[in-house]
Amino acid sequence: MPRHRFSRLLLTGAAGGLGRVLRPRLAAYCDRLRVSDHAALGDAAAHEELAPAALQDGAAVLALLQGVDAVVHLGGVSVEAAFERILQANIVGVFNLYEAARKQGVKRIVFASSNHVVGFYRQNEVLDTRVPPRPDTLYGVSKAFGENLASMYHDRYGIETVCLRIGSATPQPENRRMLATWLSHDDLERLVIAGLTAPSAGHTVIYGTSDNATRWWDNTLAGHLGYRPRDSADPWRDELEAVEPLDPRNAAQTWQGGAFVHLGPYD
Ligand code: 15L
Repeated sequence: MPRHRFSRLLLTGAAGGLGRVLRPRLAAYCDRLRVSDHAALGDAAAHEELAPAALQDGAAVLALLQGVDAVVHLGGVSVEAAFERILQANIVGVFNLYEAARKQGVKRIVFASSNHVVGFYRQNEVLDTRVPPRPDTLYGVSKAFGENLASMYHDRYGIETVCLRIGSATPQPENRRMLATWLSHDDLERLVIAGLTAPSAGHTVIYGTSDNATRWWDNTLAGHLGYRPRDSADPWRDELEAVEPLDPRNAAQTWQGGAFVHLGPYD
């Protein structure tokens, strides 16, 4: 049985890739799960409330947070895109979310940030969570904005946020880079639940990976969250190294953000 049960959780981005993974899993941790997205949400399960909303609509987001204990914020654009799209979903949208949390008295947010906040560090560096951002995309810049906004709302208003710099949350690792960045779906659930239930979170940044032998990221400063990954990309190592030989000219093997360093610009 889960050790903590919420009355009502809000999941934004519920129709997106990771939203669809977490939606059924969060049911075990709350009486009511409010699921939101601007895209179609399908039918509501017995414990669910469907709440379609666009993040750039401040009034809609204010209503979205009414009566919720905590938020898992996956909403927004999750890859590189034209600046106007990023601006509306990830800058205006995350501002609307924090303003709504302030006005509705919501005190805990788990924010899906991204490894692309630090994508322009090299793969031979090990980063803790205090290194200066080196975003690889406008998307990465927008996630750095979200992390900083969360910090301000913690210092000014006491809203606690756990910022998850998610690596690559796919069913299984797909390439050499994912030997470091892979986060299994079960570990994603563990990470989100650690962020939601840690007795004290303050403003914490944590890298989201499984227990992979190849490590670029050091979560020592987030130890108080108690996140313990149980999966690993290592069983796929031989197979992935065989199909993708070492190539020093390959951006995907050079930069922590991989191929994102070459994406865009999009008009
Ligand atoms: C991300 O932030 C993206 O949302 C996801 O699509 C992957 O590209 C992931 O990073 C990654 O770096 O593998």
